Amino acid sequence: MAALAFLVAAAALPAAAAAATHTVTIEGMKFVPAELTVKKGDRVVWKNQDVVPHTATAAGAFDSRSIAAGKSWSHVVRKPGRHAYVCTFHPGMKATLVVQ
Ligand SMILES: [Cu+2]
Repeated sequence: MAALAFLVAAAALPAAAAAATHTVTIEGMKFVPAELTVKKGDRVVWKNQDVVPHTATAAGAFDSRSIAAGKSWSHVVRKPGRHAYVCTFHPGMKATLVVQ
């Protein structure tokens, strides 16, 4: 029993330290969720499920460039702050990534 407890504890340690992965879905000309809060070092994946290309672009923070229909873009966030971002092809598409 003690050995099992040790194994469980040991397995939990790397998981607790590891960065998380979050997904933003792009569909219907929207970023979903419109606001996402993550921790510095986490990975964010934008998945474009529309039939047209989009970008996820935050001036001075990150820029996916064109994400083709059906493709995704993965980015490890390094810069803390509240980053408003848009799709440069469709400036009405707005969202916010909060990096803590
Ligand atoms: Cu777009």
